[in-house]
Amino acid sequence: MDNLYIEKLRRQVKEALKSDKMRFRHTIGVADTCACMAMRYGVDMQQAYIAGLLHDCAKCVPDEVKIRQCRKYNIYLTDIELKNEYLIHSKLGAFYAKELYGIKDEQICSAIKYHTTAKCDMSMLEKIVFLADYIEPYRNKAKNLEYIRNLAFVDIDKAVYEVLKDTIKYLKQSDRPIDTTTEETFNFYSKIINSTHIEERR
Ligand code: DGI
Ligand code: FE
Ligand code: FE
Repeated sequence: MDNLYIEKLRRQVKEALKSDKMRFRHTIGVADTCACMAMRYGVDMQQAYIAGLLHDCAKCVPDEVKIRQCRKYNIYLTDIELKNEYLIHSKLGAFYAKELYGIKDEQICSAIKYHTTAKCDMSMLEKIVFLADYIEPYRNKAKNLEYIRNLAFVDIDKAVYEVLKDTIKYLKQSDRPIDTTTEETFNFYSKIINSTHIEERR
């Protein structure tokens, strides 16, 4: 890795997240987990580490500023995002990665953009960031974490499916709206793992 460059990004992110100490700790947990998963799945480790480092870079921006900036920079927001402002940090984070942190790698920006809702047919890097966000060592609230942590290194599509299943269940239980992307992605990965199982049985 280009340690000097990474260290510069790390300092910038630490500053951007200084209003929430736990957030930086989580960020480092995600970056480290991304690096491990990149080793496992043959993805460029530095690329994965940077995506992890920047995935929540817009998280500590006040909600009204998030909305204002999206308007200013023509970032389209869905009704669900407007009603659940915490969802906006992914899209805005992808924009910041490019414009504030100088990331030219579109794959990194895309992994940041979809890290909350996920999306159909994700690249390996997108799946890694989505999962690392859920399984990094400091996360401790979700159920089945031990199982999903192991699965992430054994069957990545099944791990994505399990995370989406638990997230949708959790959102339904807490009466929160589910983004259409989250729902579509769940159906997509549910088909993928079922067709794999049928092939395995043949
Ligand atoms: O930013 P983090 O807290 O590290 O994690 P995140 O970006 O994955 O955000 C997690 C939250 O997003 C979690 O409370 C579940 C929620 N979420 C994921 N998909 C949806 C969703 N919330 C709503 N309302 N709708 C979704 O489709
Ligand atoms: Fe996030
Ligand atoms: Fe996160």
